[in-house]
Amino acid sequence: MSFSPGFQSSPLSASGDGRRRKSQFTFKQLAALGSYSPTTPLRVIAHIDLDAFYAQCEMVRLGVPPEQPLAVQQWQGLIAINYPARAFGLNRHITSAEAQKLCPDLIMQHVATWKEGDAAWEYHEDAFKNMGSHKVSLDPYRAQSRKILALIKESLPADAQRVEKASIDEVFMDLSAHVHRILLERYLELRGPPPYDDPTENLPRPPTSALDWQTDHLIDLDPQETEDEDPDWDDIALLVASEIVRDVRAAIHDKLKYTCSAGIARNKMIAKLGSGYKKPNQQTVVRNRAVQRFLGDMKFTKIRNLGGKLGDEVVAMFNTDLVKELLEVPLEQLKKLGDDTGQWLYNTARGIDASEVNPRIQIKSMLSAKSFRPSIHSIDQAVRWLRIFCADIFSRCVEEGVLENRRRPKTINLHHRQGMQTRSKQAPIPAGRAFSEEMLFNLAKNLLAQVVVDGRAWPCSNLSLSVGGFEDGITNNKGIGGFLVRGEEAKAMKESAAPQPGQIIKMRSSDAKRAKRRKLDNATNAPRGLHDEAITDDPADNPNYLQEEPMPSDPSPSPPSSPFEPIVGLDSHHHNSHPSDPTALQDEGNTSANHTRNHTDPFLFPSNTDDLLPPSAQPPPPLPTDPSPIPAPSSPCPRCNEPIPLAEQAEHLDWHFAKDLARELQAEEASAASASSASPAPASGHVHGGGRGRGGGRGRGRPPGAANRAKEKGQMKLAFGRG
Ligand code: DCP
Ligand code: CA
Repeated sequence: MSFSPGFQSSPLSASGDGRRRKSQFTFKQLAALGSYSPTTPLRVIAHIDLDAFYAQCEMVRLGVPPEQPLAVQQWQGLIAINYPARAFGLNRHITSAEAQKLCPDLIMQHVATWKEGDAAWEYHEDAFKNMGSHKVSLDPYRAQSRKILALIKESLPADAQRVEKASIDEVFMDLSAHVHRILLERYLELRGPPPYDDPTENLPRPPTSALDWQTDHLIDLDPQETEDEDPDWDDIALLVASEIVRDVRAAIHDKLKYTCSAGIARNKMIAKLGSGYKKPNQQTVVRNRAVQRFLGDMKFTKIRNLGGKLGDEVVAMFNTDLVKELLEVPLEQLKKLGDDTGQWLYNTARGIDASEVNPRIQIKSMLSAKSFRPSIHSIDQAVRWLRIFCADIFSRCVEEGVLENRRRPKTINLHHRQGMQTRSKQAPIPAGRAFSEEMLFNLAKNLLAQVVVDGRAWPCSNLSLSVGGFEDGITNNKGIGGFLVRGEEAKAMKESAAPQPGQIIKMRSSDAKRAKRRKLDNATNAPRGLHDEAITDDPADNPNYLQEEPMPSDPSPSPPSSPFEPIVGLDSHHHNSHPSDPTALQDEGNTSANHTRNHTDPFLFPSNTDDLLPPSAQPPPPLPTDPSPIPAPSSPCPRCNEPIPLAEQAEHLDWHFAKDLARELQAEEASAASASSASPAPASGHVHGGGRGRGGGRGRGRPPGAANRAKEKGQMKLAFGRG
C-alpha cells in the first residue's frame, strides 16, 4: 500500500463549489459490502413482512378474491384480519360477533384444530364452540411460510444470499453481497484498484442522475440534509436493494399470490421498522440520511426487543417512551440497566445495529400446549392431549429433518399446572434409536406418570409438552456412543425426581445464569436460536410466535413464561399456597382434596371421573372420614386392599401404576449410577425405550392386575400403553 501525504483523500465535506469531489465512502468500505461486513456504512438489509398473514393464507386456500373482507377466527376472537376487513374498523381486539355486525359480508374462517384424541388436524366447522376439546393447529400457516421462504431464496443468487427467517411471516435478507456485485457490474469506476493501491482512498462520486425510486416510500431526510445534495453510494446501494426487493415481492405475488411489505435500510432494526411503515403491499426505504428523523419521533417501544419488559423498564427509569428524549440520556445513565444493555440502548436510539442476518438460526425447541377451561380431571384426558401434542411436535420435527437425522432433539419436557403449582418433568430422548411419534408419546406418558405419582395432579389447568436441545447431524450409527444414554437418562431422571417434602421451588444457579444470558442476548441483539416459531423470552414481543395463548378470547393465564428453562426441583407434593387460601383451591371447589398421600395413609384422588357431569360440575369425592350419609359404592383395591369408591378405581390403579413406575425409575437410576464405570448397557434396556411391548389401555380399560405388570423389569415405558 502506498501513502503520499500530498494525495490524501478529499474530506467528506463539500468542496469549494458546494459539491463533493469524491464520495464519502472508501474502496475499503465498498469491499466490505461484498463480504457482508456488519459495520460498513454501505450495508443493505431488507425485512419482508407478509400482510395479514393468516388471513392471506386462508384467502389463498379458499380462492377468495382480494377485495373480499376476511378474518381468521380463533374461538370467539379474531387473530388475523385482511386489509379490506380492516377498512370496516375490525381489529384483533373485537369478538367475532362484533366483527360480523361491523362487516356483514365478512368471511370468518376458524383456524384448523386438532380435536381431542385425533391424530391429525382439520378445518372443523364447529371448532369455535369447542375450545375445551380442540387445540389450534398452525401447520397450514407454517406450510405456506416455508413455501414463501423457499421462493425468496430461489429468487436470490445462490452464491450471494443471506436469508434469516425471523418469524412465521417475516424474513431478513442481507443483500450486501448481491448489491455489491450489481454495483461493480453497473459502475466500472468502482472496480478499482484504488488510487495508489490504497483501500482507504475515497471512491469517485456516483453519477448525478436522479435516482428512480419508482413507487417506494422514501422517508424524509434528516432536518440538516436536503434532497439537493447529490446521492452518494449508500443511496445507490439502497436503490439497487430496493429493485431486488421489488422483484422478490413480485415473485411472491405472481407465484404464490401473497402480498407483503418491506423495509430497506442499513441494518435490521431500521429495515424492520421500515417494513411496518406503509402497509399493505408497499416498500419503504430509509436512507442513511433519513434515519435520525425516522427514529426521532418514534416510540422506542416499537423497536425490536423493546416491546416487552425491557421497554417497560426503560420507560419507568427515564420517564419517556420517545427515542428523541432517550438521545439526551448520557451513556453512563443508560448503563444503570447493565453495561451491555445500556450500550445497546445507546446505539439503538442512534439507529446503530450491527447484528447480523443469520441464515443458520435454528429452532432450539418446540412447544405444544393447551390451557384447559374447564380443567381436566383424569389421566385419560391428559393422555388424549399428549397424543395431540406428540403428533404436533413430531410433524414439526419431521420438517426439521429428524427422519433424515439432520437434526434431532435431545430432551423432552412435560409441564403440568395444577391450581397455582406448575411442575416440570424432563427426560432424555434416547439417541440410539429411530425417532418416532410413538416414541415421543411413550416418553410423554411416562413423564405424566411421574407427575401423577407425585400426587395432586388433578384438576389440571394447563399441560404442555416440549422437546429441546436440538443437535445437528446425528446419525443412527453411533457405535458405542449411541448406547451411552443411560448416564444422561439417569441424570435427567435425577433432575426431575420428586424433591423431599417441603422442598421449595427454586431456580438452579445455572438456570439463573442462563436466564441472565438470555436477557443479555435479547438486549445485545445477539443471534439466538429459535424456539420453534421463535418462542420468545417475552411473549409480548412476539405474540404471533405463541401457539395457543394469543387468542383474544382466551381467558387462560399464560403458560410458564419460559418453558425451556425448566424450573428444576419444583416437584413438591405440597401446594405452594396455604390450604386456607381460597384461590389455592379454586379449581377443586373443595378443600377436602388437599391432603398428601403416603403408604400408610390410604389416599384418595381429588377428582371424580363421573363422565356424566362436566368436570367442573362434579362433586368432590368423599374422604374416608367423611360423614356422608350415603357412602359411595366401593370395592377393595386389588393392589392395596383399601376400599376405593368405584368411580375412582381407575384413577386409583393409575396411581399405583405410576408409583411403581417411579420406583422402577429410581432403581434404574441407582443401578445406572453404579454401572456407570462398567460396560454400557444395550439400548434396549433403557428405561425410556418406548414401543417395546404390550401395554394395555389405561385405567378403566385396563384389566385387573395391569398395574402389577408394570412392575416387570423394563416395562415401565409401557405405562399407559399405546393410544
Ligand atoms: N398472530 C396471532 N396473534 C397475535 C398476533 C399475530 O395469532 N396476537 C398471528 C396472525 C398473524 C400472524 O401471526 O396473521 C402474523 O402477525 P403480524 O403481527 O405480522 O400480523 P399480520 O400479518 O396479520 O398483519 P400485518 O399486515 O399488520 O403484518
Ligand atoms: Ca405480518
